[in-house]
Amino acid sequence: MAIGWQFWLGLLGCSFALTPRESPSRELKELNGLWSFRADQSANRNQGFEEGWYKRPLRETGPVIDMPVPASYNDISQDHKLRDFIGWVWYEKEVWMPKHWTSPNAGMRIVLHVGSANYYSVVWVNGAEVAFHEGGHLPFEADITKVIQNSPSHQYRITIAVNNTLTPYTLPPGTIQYMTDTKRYPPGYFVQLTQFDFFNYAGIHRPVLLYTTPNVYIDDLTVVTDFQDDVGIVNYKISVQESAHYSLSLKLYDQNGQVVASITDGPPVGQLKLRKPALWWPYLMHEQPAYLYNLEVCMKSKNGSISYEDIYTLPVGIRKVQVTKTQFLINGKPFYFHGVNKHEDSDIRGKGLDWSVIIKDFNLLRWLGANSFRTSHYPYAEEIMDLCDKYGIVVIDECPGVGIKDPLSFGNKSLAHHLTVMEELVRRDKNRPSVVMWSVANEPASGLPEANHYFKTLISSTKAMDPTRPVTFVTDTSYDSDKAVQYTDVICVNSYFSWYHDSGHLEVIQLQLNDQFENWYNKFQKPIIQSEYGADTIAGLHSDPPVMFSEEYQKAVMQEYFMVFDERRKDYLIGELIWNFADFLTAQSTKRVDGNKKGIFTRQRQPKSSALILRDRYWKLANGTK
Ligand code: BDP
Repeated sequence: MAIGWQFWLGLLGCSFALTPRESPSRELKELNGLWSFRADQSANRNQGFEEGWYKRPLRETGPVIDMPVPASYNDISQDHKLRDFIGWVWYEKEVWMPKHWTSPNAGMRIVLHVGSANYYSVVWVNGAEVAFHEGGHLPFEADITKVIQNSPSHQYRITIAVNNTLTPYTLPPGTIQYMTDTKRYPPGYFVQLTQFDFFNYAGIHRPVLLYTTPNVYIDDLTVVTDFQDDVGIVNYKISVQESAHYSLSLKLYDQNGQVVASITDGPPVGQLKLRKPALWWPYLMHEQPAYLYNLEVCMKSKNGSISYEDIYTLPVGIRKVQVTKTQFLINGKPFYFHGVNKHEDSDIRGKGLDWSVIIKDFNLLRWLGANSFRTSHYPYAEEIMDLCDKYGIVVIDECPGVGIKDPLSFGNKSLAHHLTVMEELVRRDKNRPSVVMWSVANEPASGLPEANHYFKTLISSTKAMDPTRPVTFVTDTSYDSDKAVQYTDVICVNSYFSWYHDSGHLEVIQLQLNDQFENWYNKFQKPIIQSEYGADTIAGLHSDPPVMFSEEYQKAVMQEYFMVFDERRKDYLIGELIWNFADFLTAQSTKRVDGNKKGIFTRQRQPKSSALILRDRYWKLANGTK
């Protein structure tokens, strides 16, 4: 029995380039809040498409409930069927449009932007299909101008159907397993199997926006920065759509609002130079970290008697990144990653964007003295990335390539999709100074022979898309069987000594960790990051001597790791990222009690005692006193 998603495979998705921002030429309207919601509980999950629920108000198709956007729908209701639902769910909002947007002569485009919805999405406006997108964690857009301006009215119905079904070819991969033994399972029983360790939250996870641009508009803008002696360089490339006849002016503003470089009537590809630039430095690496200039691009175009003007302003940090055999350099200085791995995860809202949680997390990161995080195991919201740029938190930007274990997931179909996802990610985050490295995957089965071609292609294509940043993936395969690390710039390795192996035996950590580092370095001569290590810990559970799951055991594991980190830091170790920043929800299993408890903070963001020893260490590292 199919569950209704296959029909949509193969349709083209539509992605986007520039983060939506207001400007004198662009208006923006958020569609967050309460949407009508209905899960398609039919056996094949296809009733919504068969009956065309998008053709009329959702409430007329059957019972609807209120659902907040953005939020995962799983933990909102009291219905256990909805918590673990797999298949299509339907969202709908009736939206008022400003009158001046809807006139056919408005001279403007109207774009619908969805920050992310997990996993497949189909979007209709007044019953007309405007977008299909595959993949959670990344934005997609639809130009809805024609639908709106061809039928001017005040109110429009936006319907979004979202399906969280995973296949061996999605990112992350998953499989649906049907249980047909009628003595053991009710009719139609199926489960979704995944190989990743976080709850497969679903729904509309990030804001839904409408924004306008003029008919002739700035469609993309790329900046690559550099500096030589005391001259800062901002190389730029601008793409304009809907006319070949336009003029461009650029102004670079400093934080006092002063123009420090400008070009009038310049080419679409060019360079701005400024003397004595304030460089973008990571948090704790400089007394004035995260300096951002504002690059204002103004495009003017004339078509007969009609003139168009579009203005887009991009925050720009001037910095450069280099990797040597033993070091990671930011602005020519060695950078040591003392940071965390995170998840987008919190009570009730699941993976839904929440400003209070976001700001609390940044406050905790800075309290901790963390200078970096990895976006384990998928791209985080643009809103979070903006704050990394603003606060100087360095990011290893990871795509949703997690749980790639099955040889089926190493074929051309998976590879083609993986390349598309990397392209969407690079296009979204390429201008961000905080992003210093791409991670194309987490713990794939990189010992399989298929991994060689797969990662060679994936990593070289990512480098071709962005020649300015190093590329990595995160391995848990042994150094002597891994087929993919040879293609990376930096080795990122995960290990859980005295946890998943030799459980309870703290005395093996130093020996095994040191061996791990020496083996990898001697084979590849590349700098290494310990990209995960840790231990599950129940907040408030104490034991001396330390036993597993107690706060003391988590601290003891960390302290054993620190001993080795401090030795290897003298040569090629360039970072340590604790697993995990906070406890997070996973699928139910005998290995997990209410989720993964390896956080140094609880899911409610309260510190376990490990947070205090990590804080002590990170501040000493930052101050060079360790
Ligand atoms: C690593 C995974 C991570 C898990 C962690 C764990 O990369 O997603 O949550 O192990 O088991 O292998 O806690």
